Amino acid sequence: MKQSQNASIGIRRGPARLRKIASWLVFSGVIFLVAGLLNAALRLPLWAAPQSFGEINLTEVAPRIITPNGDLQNDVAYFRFDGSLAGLPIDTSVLDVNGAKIASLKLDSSETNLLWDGKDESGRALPSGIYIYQISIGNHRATGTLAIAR
Ligand SMILES: [Ca+2]
Repeated sequence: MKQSQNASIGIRRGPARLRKIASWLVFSGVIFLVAGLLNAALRLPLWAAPQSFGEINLTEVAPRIITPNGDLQNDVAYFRFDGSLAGLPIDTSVLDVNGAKIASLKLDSSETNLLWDGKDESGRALPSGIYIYQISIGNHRATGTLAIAR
């Protein structure tokens, strides 16, 4: 007797519960859509589009958050270009949040990437935090942020 009562209550509550779930799904769908559009609007100009340095483009900076602990997972930030950097007038800086230059980006052996391993000019490991990179090639300049997480 008690079971059938519970079952009938369950049936009566069913549609209301379904409507609740459906409206929650619509609500979260709208939130995801807005978040997706915002994300696309904010990221496209800075992220997906290559940054032009005239004859050469910076196509990717990744990862933006490095964890330099020697496990080979996100230990180094790579700045990938679509051509050789050899012989170009490159000037790079990594600044702390106070604007003090603490490091430079290094050219890797392929000469198409710059990289940063989270160390200062003397090779000392820097603490967790936000850092700013600047890359100049001739009159062109790119600036952005990186983070170290330890
Ligand atoms: Ca790591």
